[in-house]
Amino acid sequence: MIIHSAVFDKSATRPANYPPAELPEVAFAGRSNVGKSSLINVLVNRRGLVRTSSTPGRTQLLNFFIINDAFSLVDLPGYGFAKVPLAVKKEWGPMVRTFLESRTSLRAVVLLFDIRRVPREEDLQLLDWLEEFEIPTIPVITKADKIGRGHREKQIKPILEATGLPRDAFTLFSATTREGKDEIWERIEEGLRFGQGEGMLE
Ligand SMILES: Nc1nc2c(ncn2[C@@H]2O[C@H](COP(=O)(O)OP(=O)(O)O)[C@@H](O)[C@H]2O)c(=O)[nH]1
Ligand SMILES: [Mg+2]
Repeated sequence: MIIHSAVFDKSATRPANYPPAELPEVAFAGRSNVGKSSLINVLVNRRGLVRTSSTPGRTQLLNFFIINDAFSLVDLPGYGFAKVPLAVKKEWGPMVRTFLESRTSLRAVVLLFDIRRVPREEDLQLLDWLEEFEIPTIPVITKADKIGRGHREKQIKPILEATGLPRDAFTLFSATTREGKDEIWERIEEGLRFGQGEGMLE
């Protein structure tokens, strides 16, 4: 994918404020700090397009970006950051579910898992929604650089067990080494070409 332009469009919390559903769209979901923003920045070769964070979880917004005037990428709010007030935590589920359920231009969701962490309830909840709404899903394991190659397969076993997905459903990625970038682009491009509702996990 050659990136000619990557621009921030807008932030929103509810459908009335989403940008018009005119361009095919791919969204990025996962817990706070999993590397959603870093992945988007690597994909579009823009170091600071999406703000990355060492104090994750503050933003409970959907952030829309327009790429090459041709499609859009959405950074979904994360979950699981301890210091977020309970009221804000409670908004996460409805906010993300409503987006997945109603966004007619959504073609696929990249679902991120941290290689060092066992998936938690919200990760599995996301997978359930993606299945329920028949949204093609691109599972990615992030921060691969944190684990030596010889230890990776053992390390990701709990992720396979918790999600029930096969090993080859996952692309390993590192924002540091850019490993996995091309493969994720291929899968995103495939998602953008597909109509909504054609499962990519089958
Ligand atoms: N070593 C390493 N650090 C990463 C990687 N991806 C993200 N990070 C770091 O993890 C933290 C959270 O990343 P961010 O993209 O903001 O996560 P988000 O909350 O999911 O958007 C930041 O300090 C990043 O620099 C990666 O692939 N490898
Ligand atoms: Mg982020």
